[in-house]
Amino acid sequence: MKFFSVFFVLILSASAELTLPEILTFQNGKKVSSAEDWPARRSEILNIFRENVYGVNPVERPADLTFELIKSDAKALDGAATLKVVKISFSGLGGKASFKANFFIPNAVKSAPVFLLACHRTESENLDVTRKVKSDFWPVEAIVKRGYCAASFYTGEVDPDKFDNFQNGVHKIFDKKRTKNSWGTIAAWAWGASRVLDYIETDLAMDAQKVAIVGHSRGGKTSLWAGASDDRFAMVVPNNSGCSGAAISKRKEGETIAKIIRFKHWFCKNYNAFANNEDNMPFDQHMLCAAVAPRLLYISSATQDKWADPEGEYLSGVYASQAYELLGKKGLVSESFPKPGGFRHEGNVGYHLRNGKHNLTSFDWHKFMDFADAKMK
Ligand code: GTR
Repeated sequence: MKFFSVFFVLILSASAELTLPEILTFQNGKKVSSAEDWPARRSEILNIFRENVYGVNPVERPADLTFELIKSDAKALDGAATLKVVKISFSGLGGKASFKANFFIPNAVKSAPVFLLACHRTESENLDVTRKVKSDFWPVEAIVKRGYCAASFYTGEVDPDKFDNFQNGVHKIFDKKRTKNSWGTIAAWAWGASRVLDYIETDLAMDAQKVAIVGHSRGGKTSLWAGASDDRFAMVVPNNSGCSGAAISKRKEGETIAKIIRFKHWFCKNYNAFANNEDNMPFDQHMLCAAVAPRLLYISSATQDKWADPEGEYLSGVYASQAYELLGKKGLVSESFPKPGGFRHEGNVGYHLRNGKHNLTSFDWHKFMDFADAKMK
């Protein structure tokens, strides 16, 4: 079976000479030969990404984390859902802070599975809890109709999406002295997703064992890092996540590391060493996808989103499958890159290639839910 996936990779890879760091080999060269070896290899992989890409969090769950229900409506969406807006508060050396999380919980479902969106797009246009303004980016009505809780938080409230020398958001609250491996903004947003999950664990109306973390683009990089590093997420959905998300950096297709580090606040400083130096990277994003195994991973691309390298996103799922197979699961079951509109839903790694541009649309959401219906519900 292992031989099988390597074989596919060789056939599928656009450049046959693309050699990637091995998922199933420890840094000291020892082979990862059994499922028992995997937790140690997974934590090694996560540390590589902490140290070199997203940075090290100064804190996980703060000791004084609190949740306050600041808005609720048991008859939201014409009675189909209960709306809860929860304020998540905490403090650190830099003072106190909070952000909100929104939940539309279907009234017809006991202990509902959840789709949690890490939303980086304008709150008023995409996360309107009054539902006067509707957007395909967070299609609450459709999600609830299919029996899932539609949850979201606005990433900008956790940490602003701009380079401000880390003087605002959670960096202001938790950073001591900043070093080359200090967390960037993507790690801060992922940290926020985990704090929302901390709340979900306290609310019996939702099933904390069945939470999918979703994000698009920079939010997709966030959902992948959140879901890879926090194994309480049952399903991980990086949509059009591209460079530093699911796409393989060594392909150098579309956005490269040299290009993406113009967003100086997204990553830790150590990442800069890999700009125009991908060939020497001792890791690549397929390893991060593997860190989700054996949980559900759903990678989604769009045909016109060349900047995000759709085939590179797909190949990460193909390569990551080795870890799934080691753990006795099927990964991405696929013999070829799908045709536009095509999807692969058989194994624990799902994939689709939507027709169209860089975006998160109804088509994407329904495919995530089709996969979750079969695998997570
Ligand atoms: C682009 C960036 C991408 C992607 C995108 C987005 O400018 O180059 O990596 O994150 O923004 O978040 O929409």
